[in-house]
Amino acid sequence: MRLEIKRRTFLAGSMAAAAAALVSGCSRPLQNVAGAPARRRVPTYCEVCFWKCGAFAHVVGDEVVFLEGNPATPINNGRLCARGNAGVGFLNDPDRLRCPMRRTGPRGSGKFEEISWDEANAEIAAKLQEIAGVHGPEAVALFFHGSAGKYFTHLLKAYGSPNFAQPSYAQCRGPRDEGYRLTFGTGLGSPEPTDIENARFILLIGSHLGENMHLLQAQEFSEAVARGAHVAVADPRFSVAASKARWWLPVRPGSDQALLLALIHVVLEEGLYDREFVERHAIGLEELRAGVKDKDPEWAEFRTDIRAATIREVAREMAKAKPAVLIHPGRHATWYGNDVQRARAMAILTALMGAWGREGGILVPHAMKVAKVGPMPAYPESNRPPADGAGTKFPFATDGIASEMREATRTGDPYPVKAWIVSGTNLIKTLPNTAETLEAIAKLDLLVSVDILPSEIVAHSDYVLPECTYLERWDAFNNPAFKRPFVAVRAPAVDPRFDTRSAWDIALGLGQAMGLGAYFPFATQEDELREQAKASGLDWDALLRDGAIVARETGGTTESPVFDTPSGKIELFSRQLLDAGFDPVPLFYETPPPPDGFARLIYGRAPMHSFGRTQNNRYLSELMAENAAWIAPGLAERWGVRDGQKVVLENQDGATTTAVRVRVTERIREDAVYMVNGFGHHAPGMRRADERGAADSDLITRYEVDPHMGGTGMRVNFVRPATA
Ligand SMILES: Nc1nc2c(c(=O)[nH]1)N[C@H]1C(S)=C(S)[C@@H](COP(=O)(O)OP(=O)(O)OC[C@H]3O[C@@H](n4cnc5c(=O)[nH]c(N)nc54)[C@H](O)[C@@H]3O)O[C@H]1N2
Ligand SMILES: Nc1nc2c(c(=O)[nH]1)N[C@H]1C(S)=C(S)[C@@H](COP(=O)(O)OP(=O)(O)OC[C@H]3O[C@@H](n4cnc5c(=O)[nH]c(N)nc54)[C@H](O)[C@@H]3O)O[C@H]1N2
Ligand code: SF4
Ligand SMILES: [Mo]
Repeated sequence: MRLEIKRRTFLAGSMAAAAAALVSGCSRPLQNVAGAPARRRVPTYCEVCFWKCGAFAHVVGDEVVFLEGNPATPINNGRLCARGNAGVGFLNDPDRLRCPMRRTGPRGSGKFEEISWDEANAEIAAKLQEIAGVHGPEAVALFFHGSAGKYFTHLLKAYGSPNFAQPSYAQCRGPRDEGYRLTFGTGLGSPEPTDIENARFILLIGSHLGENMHLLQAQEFSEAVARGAHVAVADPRFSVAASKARWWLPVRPGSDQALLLALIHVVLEEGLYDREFVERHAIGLEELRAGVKDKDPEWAEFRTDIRAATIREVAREMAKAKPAVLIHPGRHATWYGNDVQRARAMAILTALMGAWGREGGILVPHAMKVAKVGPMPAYPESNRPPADGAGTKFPFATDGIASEMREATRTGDPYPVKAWIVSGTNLIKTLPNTAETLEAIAKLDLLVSVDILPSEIVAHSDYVLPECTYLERWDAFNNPAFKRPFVAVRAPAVDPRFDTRSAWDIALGLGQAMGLGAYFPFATQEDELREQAKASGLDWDALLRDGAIVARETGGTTESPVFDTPSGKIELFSRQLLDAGFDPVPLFYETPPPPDGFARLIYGRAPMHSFGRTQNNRYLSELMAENAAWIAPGLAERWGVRDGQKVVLENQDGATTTAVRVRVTERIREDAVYMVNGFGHHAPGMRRADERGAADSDLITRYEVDPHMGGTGMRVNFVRPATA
């Protein structure tokens, strides 16, 4: 798929190159051979996952022939991963949504008719008005993932609704961010400010770096390993990262908190912590000490299956490397339902190692500022608090809780939610317990989805608005807080195919139809970006030429960190948790073990796929067409299943999967079964993905809600081969 480019030395002003440059207004002619079609190089950033690596699309005519990593963006250092290289598979996917559609059959039937954008916008606006007339604008909720979220969040705020949520919070990194925020006063966000490259000791709790392919993290991890950094990996499965580690700690699933408390115990008992750092910056050491007093490695061995001597050794070796100790905070943290407290324990161990704002630990990153532009009316005050209980029922949630928004919709409590706009998130597969999602959908008067493919959620929508792929659109600048701050641009490599539009344009069209035109002062996103660049002192031409502008200062280490906690210090002991009725220092609670005959379902990533969004991509499907169920030899024998055999799995509630291939492997504990997430689509319109492999989500009927912030622990389901 990779088309090689031969660089030519003779560039210049052929008509074709000039014409091509005019067409998109943003491209740079790369080469010109007399008679050959001109090749342009258009800056973008990848959206196959949300690491957002900088890239260039090489374009001939209206085809993207090659994607190249941008060497200027420090987040990927000139590389793209397999998925990023395969981005063109989205552009050319024959199953793409092509034009706006209105549902004609029952929800879920996938029966639609084509309509125009004007019709779609007018009808959706009218329906929204009707709903808002009866229930108020708060009855409209937005679910999103990805760059489009900003534009629709803006639309919803302009409409007067406070209800927006991304599953990448309550089904992903929410508990982690709140655990760190409670401890250090700041969440970690994306990209995580981990200084893997300078770490001398790396502890991974789950976090399967290398399979979880966020490019720079994988690059830095392999460099750190090559440099001789010590690595300890706690994972019930022998992950790729575990294969690079000095210690593989095959913890009993759900027992990580016991391991962490025992590590803290050893560090405190043996005086191995960074005294000066802790004295200067932290409060609550004595309460912490009392809390872990009896959590010695022998106590933990019994709960984690990790030998006490190994736990002591890991703690001592870790402390020798301080402060260059990276306790990787992980990203997907919604495991067992008490995940904020696990994140707290990881944050506390980080603090004890003095590894905050220090090389090799967690850095304190900055972002390059991008100015807001355009005259913009103030948003109307919303009359009601968010329906998802963020900040109220779940006092430490600082973002929307998608699963609780679903719950509010399903129950009408605290008030009716009657319309959903869903952009770039496949709620049917992404939220635990699909039946509850379908019940919530049945309560809706309107479901609009914005997507690129006929995914599961699209089939349940009343209106479908087809977005163009990231290679066909402008998008907001990418200027994350990072150790090397930068601003990257995404320009359209080619014009939108079919009758698709960018989310920016979709939000504009809907906004105008809803009478909110004043909130959309720019005619095109390109105009807005140009203005922003100007107002921010960013050289537009340089941005388009180089794809990114990188700040001169690097950042991240500091000897005088600031902590935005109530005490202004690192809170080893948290009064705010105590006041809200939670454990002020982390404790351990047993996770119920699998019932007889069952194993725990655990899941994770594969390097060639992103969640459920890449299975229909031709190139990635060729690399990995389906997933497998990892089963240990002993368990396979007890279950009477063989390597390579296809089995249907069922969970504790009788929910089943499509048939999935068994992979008998020593690389997993006997009490767990592992599957790569994202496969097993039930979406007939996605022809390469439909019914291939099995869906972990089909087995996740049960979930444990984290009372601190509403995250949904999803590793609380148990499986066995179906008996029928
Ligand atoms: N290739 C690729 N990379 C991705 C993504 C992708 O879709 N594809 N998605 C990105 C996103 S959004 C996220 S959130 C991250 C997720 O990536 P991570 O944050 O790394 O996810 P984890 O859940 O920590 O890691 C999964 C690992 O946890 C192990 N595990 C299961 N149960 C337990 C347990 O009880 N204890 C311990 N210690 N380990 C356990 C599993 O065996 C597996 O190896 O990946 C990101 N990177
Ligand atoms: N069972 C189970 N559930 C999980 C997880 C798990 O591992 N297992 N992981 C959790 C985690 S960590 C996360 S972050 C979430 C992620 O889950 P989601 O938030 O659902 O994210 P994606 O899988 O990226 O979203 C997929 C949808 O986006 C559409 N899409 C792709 N590109 C575009 C685009 O350019 N524009 C638009 N408008 N749409 C596009 C796809 O067609 C698809 O419908 O899932 C969470 N839920
Ligand atoms: S890590 Fe891979 S898929 Fe993710 S943004 Fe980078 S190149 Fe794209
Ligand atoms: Mo995630």
